[in-house]
Amino acid sequence: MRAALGGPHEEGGKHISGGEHLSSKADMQVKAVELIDKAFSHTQGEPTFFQMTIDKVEEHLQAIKPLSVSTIDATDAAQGRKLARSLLADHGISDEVIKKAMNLLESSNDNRGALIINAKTGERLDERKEKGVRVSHLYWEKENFEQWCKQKELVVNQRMKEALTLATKVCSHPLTIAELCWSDDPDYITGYVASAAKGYQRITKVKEYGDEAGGRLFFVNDDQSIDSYIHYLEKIPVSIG
Ligand code: PML
Repeated sequence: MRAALGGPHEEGGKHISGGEHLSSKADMQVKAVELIDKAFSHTQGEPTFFQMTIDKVEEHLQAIKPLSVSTIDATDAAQGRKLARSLLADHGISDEVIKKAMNLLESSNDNRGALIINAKTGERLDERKEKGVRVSHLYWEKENFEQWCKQKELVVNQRMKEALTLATKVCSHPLTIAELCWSDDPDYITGYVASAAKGYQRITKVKEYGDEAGGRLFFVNDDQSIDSYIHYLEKIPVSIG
């Protein structure tokens, strides 16, 4: 589902809401209504453009465990960015690569999907331009998610649930070294660095309120072709839990 103000995003409209579900045929209608509700209850206003597609998924579903979660408090955005750089450096990524990659996030409020970055050189590996790579075919069933929150004694908002689900899928691929993300939503300032090695490390403040720049970077090993990596991110169905 995608929803925008003033027409489709590619025709100049402003993207305000997106989302997806992976469901059985029996649950399809309920899930479709949830997505309609999500788009039409957005704080930035009622969409004037709304699009929803339903695809049949044929591939075998993979089940994976959620990443562990930790939270680091930052007093301001500058300290938050510094923390993000040091968490990425813990994965062996050089200062130069981190700086180059973070510039991409700092300078863009039009990253619809993730950018794939060579962790050794900082060079961008996908050829999707501003569209990026949209991670898809992933879900975390409600009851299982609620049980997990209870067991971990965590209060998790919808946005964090979606981000953790996505990060878990991304980091379960052996090519991923780490993910860096902060939202392009000017009202959401928490970001994270995630990896299979260190888990989902939230940083409470990585930008100032009002800042519309943000997105996702996937730092990867360059020792294989990224075509099968992108296929995994976009097409292989994954359930968390
Ligand atoms: C986004 O929705 O664009 C990014 C969400 C980041 C979530 C960070 C968190 O709260 O854990």
